[in-house]
Amino acid sequence: SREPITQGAVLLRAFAAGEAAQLVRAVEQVTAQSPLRHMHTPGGFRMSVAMSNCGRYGWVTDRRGYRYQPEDPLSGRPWPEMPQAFRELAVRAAREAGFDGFDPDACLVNRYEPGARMSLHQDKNEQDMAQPIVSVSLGLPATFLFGGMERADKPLRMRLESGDVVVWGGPARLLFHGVDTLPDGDHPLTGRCRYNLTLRRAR
Ligand code: MD3
Ligand code: FE
Repeated sequence: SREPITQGAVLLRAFAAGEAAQLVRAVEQVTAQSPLRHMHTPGGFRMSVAMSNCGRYGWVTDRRGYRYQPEDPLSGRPWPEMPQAFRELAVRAAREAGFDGFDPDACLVNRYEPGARMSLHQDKNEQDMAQPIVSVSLGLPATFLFGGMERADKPLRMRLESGDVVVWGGPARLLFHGVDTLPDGDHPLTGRCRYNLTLRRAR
């Protein structure tokens, strides 16, 4: 189904449900090459979400700041190639939401274990804010939070389940958003974790 969330954002419920197992296997292949790791914010805090990337650019954070870079800082080597299944899913979802010609060059892989969360933030490190972000949820369900254009705006809560895809573009592109603390659980595809893929145009 296709549900508008707010202007510019479309929830495609279960859009990737039929290919979720294949996507999880591709995540495991990516993270075998560039392992999931807990990055640090510029302020020195360890993130509870573990991250990796695939594609031409990867999002990283450390003492020097937030940025996209073509190499994995753990190895100094390029990030793993973006699996075709990720690219094709993102292009199809973006088209469904009205963004023709989306051509992602970066995919951030987030892994939430029970207790992990992501505090409210904006995604502002991409060059062209006219390009949407496509997010794919896999494994344990999570409560997604989305607010307004100011951090203080009270966020709405939305449950995202395995196979759900959300396209964020237009006026929704710069909304504050985050993920509530992941409750414990056990999912047939992922065990005790949730993966989220965000497909982006970084440069
Ligand atoms: C709304 N990830 O990696 S995905 C992130 O579930 C991030 O891991 C969350 O926020 C997660 O930056 C949320 C949904 C999402 C992604 C990008 C957005 C929502 C967004 C950009 C603008 C507005
Ligand atoms: Fe984000």
